[in-house]
Parts: sequence; C-alpha cells; structure tokens
Amino acid sequence: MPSAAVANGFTTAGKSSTRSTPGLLSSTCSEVQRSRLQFVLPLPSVLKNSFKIVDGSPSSSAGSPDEIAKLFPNLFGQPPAMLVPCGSTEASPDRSLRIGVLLSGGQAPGGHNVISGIFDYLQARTRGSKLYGFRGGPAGIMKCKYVELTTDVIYPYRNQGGFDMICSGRDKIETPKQFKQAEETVLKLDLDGLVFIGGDDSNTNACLLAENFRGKNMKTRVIGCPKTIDGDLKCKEVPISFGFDTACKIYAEVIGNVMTDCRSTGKYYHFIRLMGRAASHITLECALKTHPNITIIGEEVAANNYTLKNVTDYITDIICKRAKLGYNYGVVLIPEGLIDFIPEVQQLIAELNEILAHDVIDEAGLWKKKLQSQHLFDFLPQAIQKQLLLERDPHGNVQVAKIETERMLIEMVENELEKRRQEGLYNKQFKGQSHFFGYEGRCGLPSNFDANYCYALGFGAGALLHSGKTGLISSVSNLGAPVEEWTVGGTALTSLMDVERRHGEFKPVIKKAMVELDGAPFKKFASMRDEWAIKNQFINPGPVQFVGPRANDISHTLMLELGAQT
Ligand code: FBP
Repeated sequence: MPSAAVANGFTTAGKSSTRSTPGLLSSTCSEVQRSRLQFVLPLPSVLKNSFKIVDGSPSSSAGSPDEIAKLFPNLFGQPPAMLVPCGSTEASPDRSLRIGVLLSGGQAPGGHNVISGIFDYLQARTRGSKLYGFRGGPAGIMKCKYVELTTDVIYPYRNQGGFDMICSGRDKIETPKQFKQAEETVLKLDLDGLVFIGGDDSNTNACLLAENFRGKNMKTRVIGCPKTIDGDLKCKEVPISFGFDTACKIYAEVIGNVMTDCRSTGKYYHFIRLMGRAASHITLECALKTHPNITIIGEEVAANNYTLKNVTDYITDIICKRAKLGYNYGVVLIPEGLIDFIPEVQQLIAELNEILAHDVIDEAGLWKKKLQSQHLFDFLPQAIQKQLLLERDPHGNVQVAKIETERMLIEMVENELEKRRQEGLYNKQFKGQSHFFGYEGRCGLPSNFDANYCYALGFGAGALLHSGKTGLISSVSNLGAPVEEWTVGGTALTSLMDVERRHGEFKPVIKKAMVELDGAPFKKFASMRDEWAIKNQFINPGPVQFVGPRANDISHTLMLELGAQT
C-alpha cells in the first residue's frame, strides 16, 4: 500500500495544515469546538508508512460453531488480518474506490472521526475515490438516501460529538425484500465497500450483508467498526468499543458534582441510573472513577441469583449503617439493565417477549393468565409494569432506557425503611432523588482517546476494504501504549458470534461482553466498595480534559483489562 501523511483532510507530505472554519460552522460553534476542529489527529505508525496485510489462523465463533458455520457458509472461519509495515518504497496512490458508510444505533462520541479516518485513507492511498454517507442508518441503504462526503462536508465534524453529519437509525436489514433493497443501492452506486459503524446488533447485520453479497458474487465488501458507549462489544482483538471512554468521563463529571452537592446539603440519597443497556461496564467504570457509597453491578446480581428484595435489602442495610455514623445522604449507582439481570425479572421479561411476539396484550388482562411470573408482575409498581410492556426495539430488546429502575428502588427502599422504623431499627429521615444519566453522555466532544481511536478505526477500515477484505470488524489494539505503537487489523465478525433467541426465534448475534466477576475491573471495585460505603471517599473528576497531564488517560476498565493481559 502506498504511504502518505494526512492531517484534517489534507494530504500534507508530513506537515500539518490548518484551514479556516466553513461559514455555517464558524457562526455556530464554540471556541472549544473550534479548537477541536484544528486538532491534528495522530495515526499509529503502521498507518503512516507502507504496509501489507497478513492473515492469521482460521477463526471459529464465540459459541455454537456449527450453527454459525451454517448461517455464514461463505464467511465462517475467516482468519484475522493484521497490517504490518512493509519495506516497499513509496508508490503513488492507486485505483479509485467507491465506499459507503453508515452510522447505526445509539450515538457514541467519535463516530464522525471514524468517517474522517475512512475519508482520509481514501484521500491518501487511492486516487479519485468517492465516499457516500447513508442517511439515518441502515434505512439509508434500503431507501438509497445518501450524500457524497467531501472535504467540505466532513471538515466541520472532525473531533465533534454526535452523529449529525449523516444521522443514525435502528433499522435492521433482515427480510428478503430489505436485502434486495440493499443490493439495489450498492449496485446503483457501484460500491466496492460498505462500512457499518455500529454496536453488536448492527455488526451482526453487517456480517449478514457481507455473507449475502459474497454468496451472490457481488463485489461490495462490508467492514464493521465497534461503536457503543455500553462497552459490551469487545474481545481480545477489539479491546473496547468507541464512545465508552468519553461517555464515562461525562457521567463521572456529573456524578462527582452530585456527590459534592449531596455532601454539601447532607439530606438526600441520590439514586443514579446509568445508561449501558444490559451490561454494567459504564456503572463499574463510573464507580471506579468516583467512589460512590453503593453500586449495583447487574452481572453480580445475576450470578448470585439475587431477587429484587435482596437488592433492596443490600441498599437499605448500607443506608442504616451510614445513619448510625451520622450520614443521612449518599450516592447509589444503578446500571440501566439491572431489571433485566434479576433472574425472577428475566423470567418475566422472557414470558412477556414471547407474548408480545406472538399475541395481543388485551385490555381485559387475559394474557396475564399465561404468565407464570404473574405474582412478580403484580408486585411491581404500575409505572414499571407499563414500561415492561413497551414495544421492543427492532432487534427484539426490552427498551431498558425507558424503565425507571431508580424510582422503583427508591420506592422499595422507602417501604423497607418504614418496616424497620416500625420495628425500632431505623429512626432517621430518608429522602431519595432519582436521576438518569443517559443521552447527555452520548454526544459529547470525544475525549482524546476516542478521537484518536476512532480515526485509526476508520483509517484501518479503509485499508481493509482497499485490500478486498469483507466480514471483518476493524480492530485497533495495544491501546495502553502511545498512539504511534497501536496495532491495526481486522477480526472475523463470525468469530464474535453465537446464536440467541430473539422475537421468539434463534438468530445469530454478536455475543455481548458482560462485566466479568473474575476480571480485573470488578475485582478492584469489589476490594474497595465496603470502604466507599461507610467512609465518604467521593471523587469529583471534573470535565473531560483535552490538554494537560491527564488528557490522554484511558478508562480504568481498559487499563485494568490490559494490565491483566500482560
Ligand atoms: P447501542 O447499542 O445502539 O450503542 O445503544 C446505546 C444506548 O445508548 C444504550 O445504552 C441505551 O439503552 C440505548 O442506546 C437507548 O436507545 P435509544 O437511543 O433508541 O433511546
């Protein structure tokens, strides 16, 4: 592959270049945004020079290899690919490519930099290529709604949060008709490649599309990029999904502020639910950053078969202990997906999923007769019952972001404290405040880590497509080292897959990476939580830093996981 240096959209032969901000943006962006626009992104050294792609050994799958092999006859077993420096002398950019890109699912800081990375790769390493952005996620491909991404379109979004350059969506390409529509679009645009920037479900979809195109001998290749603030799309070769770092930094800033407020007034227990869907990575990372009094980790609740009553008692016990020490305030962190982790609730949700997939929920409540978990359903506050019945997302998931577990727990703790009051075991006032920190963390200006990581992921995706790879997820590793030393390659999407029951049927899915109870991040947290419960060791980390000694810090989760691997 030829080599070239690139800075913010301009091939620079090694020098950085600046440009004035385009009209619309200059009037609407802040000084900080402007300074981020000018920030020249570093590249891993392998991407700055000539490289070749080397294949590893054949892969298998995360689970159910026989089923995955049947579902992906053309892709199963693909080896990982690694970019390695090659000594060839510099060549001029070669043939042109036509590439499409889309953002899928929830926003995650850094998505725009993935697109910038693909664009800059094409500028630097190919001649006369075109990049198309599909609008509104996968629906953009099905409806053939796209925009050509040029320097002027992309520039205002460099190092900026959000997905507003081309927007996102949660549609899935799954029916024969939808596959046909996608085929028509890639044929119409004569695409050599497609980059899916998405989470586990979207990358599963990317793989299905790659399989479909390859099965039909079409030239369009498909590469995924690991996006999600939830941090649950990861494996050895993909150490973290982008967006997690920034989102946790933003949540930790606000949690730190709430902690300072709560210590100042001394009168509230703040129950803070944090986004993250099923996995508790965000909650765990925020706990490690801020040291709350109580943190519930969903995976631990599931592993110990805790009931809602057990969780309530755990929180109430700490509140009572703190009351004896004179502290009638505190901070409780709750993962968004907690409700989904409590085995008795899981059973209820599974039953509701089947009913919602095949039956009608009638007003007379006759469907309830089919529920084995009816006693639990009836025990839940009415608001939670309604939230559990909300429509599933297009991938069949319960919309956990809409279930107000923090309010439910406040109500349950109040009841338990009242019981203890009557038994003479508690005589203080309890005032709960509920918070949900979710959307406010998803579109912040990407941290230095996410900005750099995304740029490398995009550049790497360009390189994989250029070399004709398909069905891989762009993978950047060695992330504990300076950016120059990061490694770049691709991992077979089928190697991340298993089968799962969705909408009442078995489907291929990328296995979610949950918090591991024997993993280094959880162990560190578990060794400290009892002290945080009783003593107030709150930490207020402040806002995301772009310059200064801590600006390039990586998350505790990543640091501890990388440390455990070495
Ligand atoms: P992704 O898996 O699409 O990255 O989801 C991220 C997320 O922010 C979850 O944490 C949250 O549960 C969900 O999106 C909320 O979805 P929506 O944006 O549709 O309300």
